[in-house]
Amino acid sequence: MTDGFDIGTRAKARCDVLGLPPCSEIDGQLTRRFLTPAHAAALSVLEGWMTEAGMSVRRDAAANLIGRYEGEAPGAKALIIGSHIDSVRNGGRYDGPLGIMLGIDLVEALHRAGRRLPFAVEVVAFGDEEGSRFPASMSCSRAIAGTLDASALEMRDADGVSVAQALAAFGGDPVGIAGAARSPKDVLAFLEAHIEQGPVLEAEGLALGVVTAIAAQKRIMVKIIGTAGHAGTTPMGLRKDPGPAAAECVLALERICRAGTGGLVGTVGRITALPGAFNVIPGAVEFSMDIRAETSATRDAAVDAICVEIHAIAAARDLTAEIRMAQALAESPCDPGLTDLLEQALADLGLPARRLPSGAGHDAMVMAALCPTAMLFIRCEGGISHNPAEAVTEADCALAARAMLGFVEKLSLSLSSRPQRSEEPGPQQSPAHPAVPDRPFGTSGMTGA
Ligand code: HGY
Ligand code: MN
Ligand code: MN
Repeated sequence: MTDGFDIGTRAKARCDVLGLPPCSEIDGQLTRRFLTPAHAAALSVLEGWMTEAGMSVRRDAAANLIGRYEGEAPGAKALIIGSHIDSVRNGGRYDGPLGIMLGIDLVEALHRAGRRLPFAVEVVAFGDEEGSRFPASMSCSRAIAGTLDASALEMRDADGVSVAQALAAFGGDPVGIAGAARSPKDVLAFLEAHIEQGPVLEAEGLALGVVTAIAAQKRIMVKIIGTAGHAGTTPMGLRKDPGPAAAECVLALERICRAGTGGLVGTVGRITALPGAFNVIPGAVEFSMDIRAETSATRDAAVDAICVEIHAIAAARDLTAEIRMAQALAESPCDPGLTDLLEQALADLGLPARRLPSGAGHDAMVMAALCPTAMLFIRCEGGISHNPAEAVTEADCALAARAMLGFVEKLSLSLSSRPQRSEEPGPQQSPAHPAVPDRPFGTSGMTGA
């Protein structure tokens, strides 16, 4: 430890700083949505911390903030460490930002020690992982992974503002957003440290865990359409009220998911009756569905069963149902070789390496289309997340930072001493799908080393 710098110990406090205005849209809670003034304020603070840590800092066309710490040779391939800076509404302070702060601390430790690695290290603050402003999510990591569909720029928020409009106003470049895509030749791997957002580590008395895979998920919007009417004069038997129908649909989703296996879960997080007045029978009711499972097959079987029931419920009430897919993310296995290195780094700290899947989505599942990925989980109090009660300890954050540093050292050793030049072909990624390279990291078969 030198002049108070003790890797990882300040990460929690830094997340707390970003939990307050102007880095939150609302005083008294943390809400920081993509491309809002609170997002801009948080990036300004992060930019200062990244610079202090010895990084050069830039913003890409998608409003990602990217700090870079060069390797032994300028222009070397990069290990990207990062997570998201946006939050859900009234969320917790550590879901996302903690992974960024730990990356900054890791680079500062290297910088203070005058260390250069055979590869560069980049720390990225992705702006839109939660999808708390626009219907779909992960647009920033998709931009970097080169998998962002142009139609995503036309998505509109509740005020009718499109992603493209908001991005341009923010200083991004919607027209040139394809330029944010990174080449597999320039990127070695992606490491994301994130709170577990679940109860397992705490229940087993463990500070850290190693993620095996991230669950598949689908986001679907449903609209049940009836006939608006007067709440006082319309007899119950003459109504075409989508409200009770929506309630039946929510119960059907719960029943199907409760009966499911393979990590199947389903959530209706938003229900809106339109026009939304005390004395008006709604003309329509819209609700969101978030359905996840360990595999896309399990996820899709549940989605199909639920959609069949939704149409049947609507038909039985002489209503219509419109079902729109907002987002589909396939399950994303972490790279076996990188995961082994992470597990070894925990073992070096005397920590058991608990491997566990992630039910929560992460930018890592998108980055897997670009490069091999690894995730480190950090215990959070009560497993609570997406809730202002979300909490971590400084001690666990410090352990996580040391585990990440150990991982980086092992990655350096596994690549031997040859500096990573970006002109060499990187591990062959399957372009279309989250990749698990055919030759796991940390083995002699690693290409591009
Ligand atoms: O929804 C999720 O799983 C993540 O927190 N965005
Ligand atoms: Mn989240
Ligand atoms: Mn998150």
